This record gives sequence, C-alpha cells and structure tokens, in this order.
Amino acid sequence: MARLTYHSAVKPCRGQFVSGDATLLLEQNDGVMAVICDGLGHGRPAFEVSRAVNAWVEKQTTRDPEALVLGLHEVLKGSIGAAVGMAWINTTTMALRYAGIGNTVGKIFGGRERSLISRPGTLGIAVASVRVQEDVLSPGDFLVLHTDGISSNFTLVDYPMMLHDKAETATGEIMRRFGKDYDDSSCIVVKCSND
Ligand SMILES: [Mn+2]
Repeated sequence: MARLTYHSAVKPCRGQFVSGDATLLLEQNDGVMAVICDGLGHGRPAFEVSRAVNAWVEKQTTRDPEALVLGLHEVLKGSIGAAVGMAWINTTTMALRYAGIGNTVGKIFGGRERSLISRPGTLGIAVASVRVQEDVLSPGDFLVLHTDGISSNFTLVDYPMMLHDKAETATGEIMRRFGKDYDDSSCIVVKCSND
C-alpha cells in the first residue's frame, strides 16, 4: 500500500534571525496538509504574518484548500500580506487538492512531471480568483512545494538522485543546491512510496 513520508525546512535570508517563510505539515484523520508561506518582505514583520497563517490554518476544521485560501485572505487583511501554496493529500486514495496565491511553487516529480498552478495575487491584499487543482500521487512521486527563495527552474537534471532519496534528504538537498542567500527560503517534500 502506498504511503507518504514528508519533511520541511526553513532558512532565513542572510543577515536575518527569523524567517518570513514558514511551512506547515499536519497529519489529520484521512490526510496530510502541506502549507508553504512567504510573508512579504523579510525579518520580524514577515515572520509574524507567516506565523499567523500557520496558527489560523492549524485551528480550522476544513481541509479544503479553496476555503482555507479564501479564509486566509480575510484573516490577513490589514497585514503586509503573504504568498501561500497548500496541498491536501488523502492518505488512502493519494488524491491531492492544491490551491495557491502568489509566488510560491508547487511541482510533482516522478514518472510524469507536472506543475501545480498558483493564481496571481497576495493574500490579505488582492486575490482575483482561487482555483483548486486536482491530481493523484503514485508511488515514486515527490510533491515539492517551495517559496521564491529557491530557484524555481531546477529539474531532475540538476538533482538526478532525488527520486532515490528520502523526503528528508531531498528537502536538505533542494535547500542547499537551489536556495538563494538573499531571500528567506523554505521547502516541503512529500514522498509517495510503496514501502
Ligand atoms: Mn521570498
């Protein structure tokens, strides 16, 4: 039976002690929620916004990405705003639902590489529309969510061993190989495997 393993990492921009990026991985009931967040700017104000995103998502009962994104947009009004990408994966069916607003990246590497599409905007400031993208993870697939502090155009050619690595190793390698020094960076890797 297929199962999920996952890992995340966050690193502050050079010269900062706190990160404006945050990640959240929640295993609940029949699924796993993965949220990646980039509070606008750097330092303490960005840190506070992304912390508020995590705190709010954690206490919600719905795991519907569209409802959560729209709810966050209301919660963040008056703040500096944030880019957020979130995926809910059903651990029985491996069905995935993704919604994102702003400049975060979602990709699935594996037998077939595909991108998860975020809509333009900034949560708390302006959101034109939300679209939920659906997919299904198969054993061997790696769901990768990251912020713009990681180069968005890396491929398996740049990291050929990824599909053989554990989620934890892949997270560290992506941060190390493709992270930018002068931006907060964060990454989530969710691996679907058969073992
Ligand atoms: Mn950023």
